[in-house]
Amino acid sequence: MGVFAGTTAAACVTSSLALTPTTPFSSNKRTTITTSSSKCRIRATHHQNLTAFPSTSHLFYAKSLRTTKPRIFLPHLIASLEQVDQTYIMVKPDGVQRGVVGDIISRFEKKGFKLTGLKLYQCSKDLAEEHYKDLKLKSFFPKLIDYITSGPVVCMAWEGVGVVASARKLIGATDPLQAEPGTIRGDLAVQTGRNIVHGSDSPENGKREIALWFKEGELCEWTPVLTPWLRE
Ligand code: DAT
Ligand code: MG
Repeated sequence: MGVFAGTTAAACVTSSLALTPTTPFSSNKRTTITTSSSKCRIRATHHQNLTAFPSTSHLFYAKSLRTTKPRIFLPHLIASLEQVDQTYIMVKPDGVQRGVVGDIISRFEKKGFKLTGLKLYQCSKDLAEEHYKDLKLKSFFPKLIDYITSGPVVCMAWEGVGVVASARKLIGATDPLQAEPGTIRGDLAVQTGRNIVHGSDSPENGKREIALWFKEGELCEWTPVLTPWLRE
C-alpha cells in the first residue's frame, strides 16, 4: 500500500482524489507529486494494486510524468505516418438524372472522408474513353462510353486513410443486384449498365483519375474542423 510522508499529505490526497478518479500509478516506484490546488507535496510508494490509484488519468497524467521516467507516446505522429490516399468518385449520368447526388455525397461525408474536389461536368467522348481505357477491348465499351457521356456527371475527389478501399465498399459490387443492401449500388440501382456511381480501384488509379478529371486549381486543400473527432 502507499506510504505518505508529511502531516498534511492525507488531506491533499483526499482532495486530489475527489477530482481525479484515476491516476497513472502502475509500478512500485517511488514518486513525488505536487497537487495544483494546495501545493503540498506527497511522497508515495506506488504499487500495482493500489486501488485508490488504479490507472492512467488525463487529468493527472502530465503532472506525474514530470517526476517519472519520460515515456514516448505519440499517437498523432503514428497517425500522420499512415498513408493518406485519394479516390475519384463520380456520380454517373443516371445518378444525376435520378436526383441522388446529395445522397451519394452524404454517404462519403458521413463516413468521415474529406472532399477536396467537386463539380458537375459534361464529359467528352475522349475523356470517357481515356478514363475507361482498360476496358477498351470489352464488348460493352461503346455502350459504356455512350452512357457516361449521355448527360452531366458529378466529379468528386475524396481524401483519407484507406479511402480507396473503403469507398469501393460503400459503393458495392459492379452488378447492383449482387451489391449488398446498405451500399450505394445495393440501395439505389438494379443494372450493371446503370450502376449510378464510379470509384477508383487503387490508390494509383485514384491519383490518375483525379488528374484526368480535375484541372489544377479545382482541388482544395483544407482541414475539416471535425478532424480530431474522426482520428485520434
Ligand atoms: P466498377 O465500376 O465496379 O469498377 P469495372 O471497372 O469492371 O467496374 O467496369 C466499369 C464499368 O463498366 C462498370 O461500372 C459498368 C460497366 N460494365 C462493367 N462490366 C460490364 C458488363 N459486363 N456489361 C455492361 N457494362 C459493364
Ligand atoms: Mg472500375
